[in-house]
Amino acid sequence: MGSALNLADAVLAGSRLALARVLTQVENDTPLGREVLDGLFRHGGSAHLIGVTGSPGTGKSSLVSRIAHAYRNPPDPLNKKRVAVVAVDPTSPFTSGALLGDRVRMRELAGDEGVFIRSMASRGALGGLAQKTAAVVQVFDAAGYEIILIETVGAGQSEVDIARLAHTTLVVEAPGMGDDIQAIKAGILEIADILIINKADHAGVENTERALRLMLELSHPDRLTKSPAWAGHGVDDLEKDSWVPVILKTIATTSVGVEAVLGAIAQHHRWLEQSGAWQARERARLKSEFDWLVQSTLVARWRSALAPGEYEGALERLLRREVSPHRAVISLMLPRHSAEESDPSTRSG
Ligand SMILES: Nc1nc2c(ncn2[C@@H]2O[C@H](COP(=O)(O)OP(=O)(O)O)[C@@H](O)[C@H]2O)c(=O)[nH]1
Ligand SMILES: [Mg+2]
Repeated sequence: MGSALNLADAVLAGSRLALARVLTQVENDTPLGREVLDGLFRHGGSAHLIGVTGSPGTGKSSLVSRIAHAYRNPPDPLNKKRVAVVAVDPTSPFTSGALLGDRVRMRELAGDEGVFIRSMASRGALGGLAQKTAAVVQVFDAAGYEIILIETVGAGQSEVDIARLAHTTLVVEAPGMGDDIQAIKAGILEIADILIINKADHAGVENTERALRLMLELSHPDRLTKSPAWAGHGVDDLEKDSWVPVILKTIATTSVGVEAVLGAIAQHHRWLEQSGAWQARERARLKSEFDWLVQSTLVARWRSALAPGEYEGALERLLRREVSPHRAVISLMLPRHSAEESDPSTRSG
C-alpha cells in the first residue's frame, strides 16, 4: 500500500493503519500526503466539525473525551457516530506532558474502533498550523468520521483561525479562572456557538455565568440571550437567521451535563442547515484555504525565481530609504517580466 492511490483506497476502506500513515504524511506536508489528499478530497464534506477551545486547564480534553464517549454510546444505537479527535496544542512542544495527559484523559475511548485520536503540536512554529489542521480534518472527513472534535488552546489568533474551521464552536470556561475571563481577551467569545462552564462542581459558577451572560449581551447586542430560542420548543420555533449562543454547565469528570451539550450541538447542526449557514461556512472555509494556497504558491514560485541576494538587496535599498516599499516590489517584479516577454523561447503561444 505504498502508492497514493492504494493509500487513499485503504483509508476509504477503513484501514486504521493506512489512516495513521496518511495523517503523518499530510501533517508533514509531503508530496505523497498531498497526492493522497487530492484523491480523498471528493469523498469529504459531510462530517460535522466541532471546535472546542478555551484556556488551559478548563477541562477541554476531559470534556472532549466525554462527548466522544456519548456519541459512541447513544440511547438509540442507530445514532452511534464515528468520532475523530484532533487535539492541537500550539503552546507546547511535541514531547511535553500535555499530550500524554490528554491520552490519560481520553483513556475511556481506548480500544474503540470507531474513535480515532490524533494529537498535533507545532514545535514552536505557528505558521501553517491551521492549514495542517484543516488537511488532517479533511482526511478524517473522507475516511467517514461523522463527528470531528478539534481541541485547541484558546490563547491567540492561531486558535481563532483553527476554530474558524469548525461548523460549531464550543468555548469552555471554568469558575475561578478570574473574573476577567481569559478567553474574552483573545476574542474567542465572538466565535462561540455554545458556551460551556465546566467544573460546575467548583465554587463561583454563578459569578462566571453572570459574567459570561453579560459579555454575550455586550458582544451580541442583536442576539437576545435571555433563554435559548429552542429551549423546550420544536425545530420549527427556531429563528431562521440568528443563533442564540447557549450557556451550559458541565462536570466533565462525572459526565454531568454532557447529554445537554450533545443536544445543543444537534440543535446547532439543524440551525446551520435550515438557515443556510452550513453552506456559508463551508464556502468561507474552502475559500480561505484556496486563497491561502494561491498566495503561498505564488509567493513561493516568485521567490524561487529570484536571483540569489536579489530580495535582500531590495530590502537593503528599502532600509536606506532609496526606494519606497511599493517601488521595491516593482523593481523585483518588472525587469523579470519584461525579460521574459522579449525572450521568444519562454513564450507559450
Ligand atoms: N473538579 C473537576 N475537575 C475537572 C473537571 N473537568 C476536568 N477536570 C480536571 O481538570 C484538569 C484539567 O483537565 P483537562 O481536560 O486536561 O483540561 P484542558 O487543559 O482544558 O484540556 C484535570 O485534572 C481534570 O481531571 C470538572 O468538571 N470538575
Ligand atoms: Mg487538553
